[in-house]
Amino acid sequence: MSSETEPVARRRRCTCKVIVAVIVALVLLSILAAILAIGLGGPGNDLRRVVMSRCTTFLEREDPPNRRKICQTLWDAFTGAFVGRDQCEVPLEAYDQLVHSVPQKDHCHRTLFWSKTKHVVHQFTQGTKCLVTLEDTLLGFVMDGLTWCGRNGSRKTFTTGCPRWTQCPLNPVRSFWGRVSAAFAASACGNATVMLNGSLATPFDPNSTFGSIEVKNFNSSRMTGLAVVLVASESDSATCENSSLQNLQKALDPALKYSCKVVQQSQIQGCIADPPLACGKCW
Ligand code: N1C
Repeated sequence: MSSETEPVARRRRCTCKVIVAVIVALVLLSILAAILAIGLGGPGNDLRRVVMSRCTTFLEREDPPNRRKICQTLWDAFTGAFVGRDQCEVPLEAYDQLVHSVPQKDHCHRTLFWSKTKHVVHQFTQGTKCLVTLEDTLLGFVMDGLTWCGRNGSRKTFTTGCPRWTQCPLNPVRSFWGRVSAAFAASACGNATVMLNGSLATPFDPNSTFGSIEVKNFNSSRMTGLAVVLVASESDSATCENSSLQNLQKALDPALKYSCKVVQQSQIQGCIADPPLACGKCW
């Protein structure tokens, strides 16, 4: 009896080992598949999901009946700019169709540009709703903080392994901000504002997007002036006489009225905490 049960037990142990091995192999295979999905197709789907959901969220506030259609058009024009292209060969013009495909609004006297002050600027615009930055418009809102690129010969979108901002000038993210910043500046009307960083030696940097693209796209037949708000902290000696600000003044069309004011960051924080009754009364 025992001579028969021994092989049966051994066979059972073998079957168990095979089952365990198959389960382990299946688990390993699914982990591998997940890694491959993230590396190949996953990010594209994630990017699409983020873009579509931000786009519909933005348009929900404005409530146009055809927001799904607008967002699909936006996605198609957006991906059309860089999919299948070398990551360092996406010219600014690649985004022309995208810029023309979305509805644009006029924000006369309310346009706010910025350079090296992104955090306080967005705290201010979100807290007070007085001024409008590029990130408060559809394209800026949807793409803010995202990274994307394509690959030569591939129909996919990627969010990893993309060039950094300074790696090559014609990378998809940098060209996007260049193109939409140019359109945003060209559409400014009335008196516009720019918040610059008074803690820096050169608050106006001619190589920044603001200095190299936006200032050059101001349209003096639409705009009347530019008000510089030099955001200062208690410890620094920020002054409107800073030579970089004189360069900014020189770079502007003389038809534009230039003004400059040093405003303490604490004063701006105060307005964010307790928004002034009238917009424009913070400084
Ligand atoms: O190079 P900058 O600032 O002068 O660009 C800021 C300027 C603003 O007035 C915006 O209208 O250009 C526009 N802009 C954006 O709106 C924007 N959102 C996010 C330019 N760049 C933008 N980013 C990212 O910030 C972008 O990916 C790049 O890395 C920074 C540039 O910020 P900066 O040097 O402080």
